[in-house]
Amino acid sequence: NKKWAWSWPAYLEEEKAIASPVKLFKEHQSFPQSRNGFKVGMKLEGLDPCRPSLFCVLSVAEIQGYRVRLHFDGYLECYDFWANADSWDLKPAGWCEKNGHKLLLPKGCKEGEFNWSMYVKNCRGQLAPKHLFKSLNTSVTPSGFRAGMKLEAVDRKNPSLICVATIAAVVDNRLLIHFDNWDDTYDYWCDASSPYIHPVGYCEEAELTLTTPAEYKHAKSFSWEKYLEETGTQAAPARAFKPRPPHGFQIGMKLEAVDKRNPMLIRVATIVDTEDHRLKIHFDGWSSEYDYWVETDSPDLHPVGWCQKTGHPLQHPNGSSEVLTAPGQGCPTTGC
Ligand code: MLY
Repeated sequence: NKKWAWSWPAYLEEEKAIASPVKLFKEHQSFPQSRNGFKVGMKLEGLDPCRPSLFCVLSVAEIQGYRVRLHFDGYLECYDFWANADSWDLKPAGWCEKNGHKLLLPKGCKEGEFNWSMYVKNCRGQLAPKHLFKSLNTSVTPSGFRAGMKLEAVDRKNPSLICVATIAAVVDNRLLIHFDNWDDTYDYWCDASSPYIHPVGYCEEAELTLTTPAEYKHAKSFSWEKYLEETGTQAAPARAFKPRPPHGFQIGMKLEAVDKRNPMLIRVATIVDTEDHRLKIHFDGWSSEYDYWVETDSPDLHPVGWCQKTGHPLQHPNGSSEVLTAPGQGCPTTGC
């Protein structure tokens, strides 16, 4: 019986299913060109996934294939998070200072007293070398977006709301979206192809409700013209918005997806529903109560074979007894 080691080809055949074509994935989801060069203990700067307007001092706590577990220096381990080694959200030490962004210091460090070289020396750490940061070398075409420009943006935490918003920062081809008169907990980074940002006047044209800035005096009679004048700002030019076409994923296609509840795990998964820019992911062999919706360009989705190629364990479907290898036994690569 050759089926004792789980393998994608055998599983797809048994399930009569197809793998999501690699061409449907974005570059950052697909097979990496290089190895993960990060080492445990290396220090760097990176975005807090729960508060993306903030760059923080991080340490590499664990390596798993092409992924790294990052720890906020001075904070509890429960805030640790996983990222791909080529994530744009990771930057080398000194990046914030160079680019004029605020850096959240390790807990206990005083503002004005922090200095990277002293810091790594004192904690006998090591800086992650610059060449490990793939996103630093991406070529960038000017987009027409500038910091301070206004637009209409979906509040990703309250996705039914399209709101008056500002581009708080432009870095490479990424835009930091901030909601006027709100705190930065709703901020997010996106690029010009995001389906969640629109030029000024979009809601009026589409006959949708525009959510005005918090505590705005003339909310009932909001006019962009007046608001731009009051705030001395400009609208982001309509030509800068490059909304991406709908994805080509289809129901039934298989892929590898991060388990949201235990993000160190990547599981065999199936697309069970689709929207214009989101997919509903089901973990094979598990109850559909674990299904979840995710953006099509999420860094947590990968083509079939990604784990094997990058040296990351893959969680096989629960209950696929015929083709299941018990954890820790057998070698999925060679079948020996
Ligand atoms: N129910 C939420 C809605 C907040 C919306 C914030 N957006 C517009 C940035 C609240 O009142 O907190």
